[in-house]
Amino acid sequence: MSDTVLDRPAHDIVDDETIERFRADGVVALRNVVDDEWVERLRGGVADEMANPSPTAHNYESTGFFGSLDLWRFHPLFEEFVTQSRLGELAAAMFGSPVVRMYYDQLFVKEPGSSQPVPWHNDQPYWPISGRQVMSFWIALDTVDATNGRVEYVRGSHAWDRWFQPRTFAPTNAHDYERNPDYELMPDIEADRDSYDIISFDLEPGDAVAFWAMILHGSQGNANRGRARRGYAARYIGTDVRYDPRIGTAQALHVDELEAGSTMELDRYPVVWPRSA
Ligand SMILES: O=C(O)CCC(=O)C(=O)O
Repeated sequence: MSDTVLDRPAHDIVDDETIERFRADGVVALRNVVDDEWVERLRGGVADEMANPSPTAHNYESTGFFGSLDLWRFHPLFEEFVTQSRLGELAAAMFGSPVVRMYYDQLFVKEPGSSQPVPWHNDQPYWPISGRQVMSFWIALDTVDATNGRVEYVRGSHAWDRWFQPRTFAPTNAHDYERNPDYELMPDIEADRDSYDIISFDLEPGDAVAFWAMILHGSQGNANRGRARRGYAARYIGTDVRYDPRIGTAQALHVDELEAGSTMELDRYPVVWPRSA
């Protein structure tokens, strides 16, 4: 890959203060992470995915909310982006791991006027992995603000070590997750917003939000009838992560090749940092 992606030095994007804030708050906005050329290429990839959805796509029951996961395994463009860009290097600096692997990627498109929220959740209870070095970069492919469903976060909740029962993002609970008795039920955060330290970020295309997999987050629908909200999330893992196919985790992320407790050494999770020659 030419250095058109993330051609700024990594320490320009994540200096020590950014890393400190990321570790304390659980979330931080990173500006101009992806250049215009790559924003256009990713938008093209999103259009292709929506026209020809991969097997892991959901249109969430025609609510104007389109999602897909593991796109990089179906589209060379996304594969180039998640494996060759500097996101792996940024993840290494942010969660402090000498080696970083790609975990998976996920697309969240809210069409103009889509009323479909994403319920409050933390990610790791959905994912069949344990360990602390797990994070996402949510990359804005549109201007994102309060009108079109920007993602909100409960500051500091990544450190609570509270595992909340996953729920489907679909409007009915027909596809819900198996109940894990070790997980807590999610409190009604919407009904009690003032009790939580909720933060969010206005973003321009090419900005990203970096967040730990244990932070609580969710989003409202897209009330803006003139602007879509395309978000593309790339998820990365460090060396402390182990395969952990607990009850209640997403079946789409289970693999036959690993046993519970094993490290994540599998081609499906390529090493992205250090970069190979
Ligand atoms: O894009 C959204 O509204 C939700 C994103 C999300 O839940 C995630 O990236 O884990």
